[in-house]
Amino acid sequence: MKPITLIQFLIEERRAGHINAELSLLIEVVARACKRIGVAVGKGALGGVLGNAGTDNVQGEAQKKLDVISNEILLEANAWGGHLAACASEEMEDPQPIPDMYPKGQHLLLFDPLDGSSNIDVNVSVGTIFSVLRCPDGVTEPKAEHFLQPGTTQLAAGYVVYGPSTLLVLTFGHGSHEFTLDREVGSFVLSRRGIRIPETTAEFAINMSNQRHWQAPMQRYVGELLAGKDGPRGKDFNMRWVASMVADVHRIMTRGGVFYYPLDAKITAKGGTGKLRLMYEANPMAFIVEQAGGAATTGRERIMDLQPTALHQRVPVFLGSKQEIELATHYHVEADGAQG
Ligand code: AFP
Repeated sequence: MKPITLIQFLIEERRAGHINAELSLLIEVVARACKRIGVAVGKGALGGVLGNAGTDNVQGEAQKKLDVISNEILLEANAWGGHLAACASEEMEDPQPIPDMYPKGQHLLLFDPLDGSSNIDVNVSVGTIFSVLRCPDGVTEPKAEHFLQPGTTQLAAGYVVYGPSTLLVLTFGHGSHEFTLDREVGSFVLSRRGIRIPETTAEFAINMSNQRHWQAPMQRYVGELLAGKDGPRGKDFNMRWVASMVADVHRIMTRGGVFYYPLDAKITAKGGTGKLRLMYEANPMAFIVEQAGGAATTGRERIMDLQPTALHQRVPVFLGSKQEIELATHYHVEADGAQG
């Protein structure tokens, strides 16, 4: 069969009435920017791009040089096309307006320019995550409040993994689809249409070093997984943890599995509400995973139903194979019910 490029796919999606011309252009621009980020990531030590930038981001985390470079590539690429009303980035405190000299569009773009950036220096896969919302009608100068829309309103979401190959996974709410970058030709080519995550799994991803800080229902749930064949689950489970959400989620999108970043006492002791960011990580990944037949919750409620209260809000994240996520969520809801 003839390969289908991302551009052809976008034209088909327009013809099917799933997207308009402006959203199609937006995805083209983001994909092109991600190719540039992939080139920068791929240069590694030879490009002088490894190591810290010497600055902190809005979250108080040390920025890597590639965090800053990737953020700039996405901002610059999206400034002039006329498809955006504004951008928001995990790396910047406030939304970035479109410069006055350029036309403005109807869309809001949110991104984590380089997810898993602590893995860059050890040559492990990293990625970009993005989410697209509609700018509320009548708003010409979008502020943070205009981005605070539940995940269910996302028009598109995607992630790019910079790994052994560069991959884009994309959804417009009509299934999740994977494109692989043909490095010789420079085009993303459709490699999997309508990805399905198996409902059951025997593989989980979690940072086990936090175990002693977890809440009781998480201790119970993971304890049962670890007990394997001899425990109540009656089967052995395998564990993986890349510590780049994009890579862990992509494994789940490929062979099933579950990913957990639960709330723990270490986080709550500092007044935190989770580790991962709702707008830049949890919502887009939840949209992609649900579109592939998986589930995504905070352990208590569906992620995409949350009404965001802040641009940089953090939430617990449970996502992946449906039956497993439902069980882990049930343990939390049941424990809350018993307490209350
Ligand atoms: P960095 O971008 O700072 O490396 O954080 C990555 C991340 O947000 C997500 O991609 C990982 O799943 C998670 O943090 C890893 O967290 P731990 O460092 O606690 O394993």
